[in-house]
Amino acid sequence: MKTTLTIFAACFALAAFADRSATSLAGDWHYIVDPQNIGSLGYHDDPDSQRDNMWFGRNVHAKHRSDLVEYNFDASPTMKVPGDWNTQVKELFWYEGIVWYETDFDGRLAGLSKPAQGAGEAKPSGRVFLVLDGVSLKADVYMNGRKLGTHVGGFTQFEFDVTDVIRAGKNSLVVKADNTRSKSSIPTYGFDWWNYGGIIRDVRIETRPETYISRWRVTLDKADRKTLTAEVDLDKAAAGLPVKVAIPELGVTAEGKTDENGRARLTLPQAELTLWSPATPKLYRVVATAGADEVSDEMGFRTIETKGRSILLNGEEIFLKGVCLHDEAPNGGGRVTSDAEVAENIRRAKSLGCNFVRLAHYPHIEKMVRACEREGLMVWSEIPLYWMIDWGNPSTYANAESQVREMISRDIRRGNVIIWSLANETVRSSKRTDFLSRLAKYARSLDNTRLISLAMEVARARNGVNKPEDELHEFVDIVSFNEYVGWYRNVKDADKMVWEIPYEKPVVISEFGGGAVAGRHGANDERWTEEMQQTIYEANVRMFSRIEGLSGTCPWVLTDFRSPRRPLAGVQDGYNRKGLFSTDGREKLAAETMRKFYSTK
Ligand code: GCB
Repeated sequence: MKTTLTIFAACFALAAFADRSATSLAGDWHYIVDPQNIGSLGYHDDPDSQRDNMWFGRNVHAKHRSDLVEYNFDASPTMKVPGDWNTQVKELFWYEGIVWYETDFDGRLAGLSKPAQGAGEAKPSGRVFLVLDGVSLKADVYMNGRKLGTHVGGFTQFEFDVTDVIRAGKNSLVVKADNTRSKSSIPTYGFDWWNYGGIIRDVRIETRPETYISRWRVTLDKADRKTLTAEVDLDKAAAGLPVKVAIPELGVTAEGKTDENGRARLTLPQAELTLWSPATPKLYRVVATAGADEVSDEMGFRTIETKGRSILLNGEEIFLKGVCLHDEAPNGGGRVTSDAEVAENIRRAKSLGCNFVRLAHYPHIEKMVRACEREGLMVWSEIPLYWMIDWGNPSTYANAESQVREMISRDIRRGNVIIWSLANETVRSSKRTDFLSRLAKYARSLDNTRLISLAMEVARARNGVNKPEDELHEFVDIVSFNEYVGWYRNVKDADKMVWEIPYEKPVVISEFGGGAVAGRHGANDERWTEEMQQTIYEANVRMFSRIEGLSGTCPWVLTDFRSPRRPLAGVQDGYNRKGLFSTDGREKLAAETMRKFYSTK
């Protein structure tokens, strides 16, 4: 699909960041707020009842003037897609529940033109997919009154094959977005961020040939750092289909054929390569073709591994000069949607001297990861297994696997993504360890070209000794933990704290820090002042030199962020104030401490 349609859908634009062109359905969508789940259950709680006229996904528009339909998408207000509802609609600021969205689009977006009279329905050439980049936290999706499916997980991409559902002319698309939390959901009840709801990321229509490339990547050999291997997987491919992968800038091409699983593994001829690193974030355009399909993407080539207590990027030891951030607009207003918001988040991180970002606590918007790749920032990406997960529940585990799979598959070609993180601050139990160790093995089986970690918590010392001991560390490549020395723990202890790392693995401090209101000044032991925050940073930085194998640090957090867990009036006002920047972009004193520390690394 190479054209942008201007008729009927003037606001729809080509989505530029995927590996194939697509038409974005971004724009103003109608919505109906449904706090009682009426749109699914109707009057009689029976979705199949003939008398039921409240099935928003099925009966999208009244068909006859006599129809009793007590809702009307066309007359309902609109909001922007992509975008969370909390920051767009004042009444929905605190809302957790169901909102139904609806838009109409022309089948010409999928290359369908209206057939001549009597010629029957137009059929697309090839297959048509509806791709949704993120709906928080659960989505039920309907097209032309037919249910396409349900997706669980608010931060990962999913898609439906709509070849048999899409029509020439007008199509209606309905998405029921539900951000209700439950005991078994991921994330579950308790978390320290804003539970933004809605279609938070782009929705698009993609056309692909009948047999298409469903997954592909190019990886650099760890042993010689010269050999590139391409893996190309096809959907519905028979054995023997020709596959080609080319890097035009290097003048190299590899050709081969699919095996009986519809997969080809090709080795590219060696060429003079500039490896991706924060200092040289070199990207190459790679083109893969298979049968009638062609995809292309820009990507960086690098190796990442650990050796003893070191992290090696391209075979050389590297210190991860990181910072944590949420997928939140830097001015404190909702989920990130624009390039400008991404650019400002990156600018703030780079101004500290960072070469690494921990994208907490769930997969961030794809354009952030891609921009980090262009700008030379390595990425830690994670799924929202946070605090008290229902570890014994098989459906929660299935949900976790699906979020890991979708996180990995979206960013599988990003050279800058170096760590898949599986959880944050979990409480030790055998059920938890079974769940997370199994998940770690699963993540490795999907991708063995990156490191696995999870952020643990070290909250108290025994006889003055901090020992981050947890059987889960056996399953990961990097021992990571959050320590809040100075904030949840006494700052005076920092200088005498002893750290013992009982694993021959690199250590990354995945969080530390303290809160301060930008512009509030006072004594260095006065809570919420910039001086106290800076004192905490200084104490931590002194302590870091005594942690053997320390290979990275990620202060919590780049910018103050919204959290209902933080109601302290006149201080927090609904924001976690541990930012090194305020939402209006003011830098706090501790930022300079971090900058100085990173300049020595
Ligand atoms: C943590 C969590 C993070 C919180 C932070 C805090 O340990 O991982 O999500 O926001 O502490 O500010 O307490």
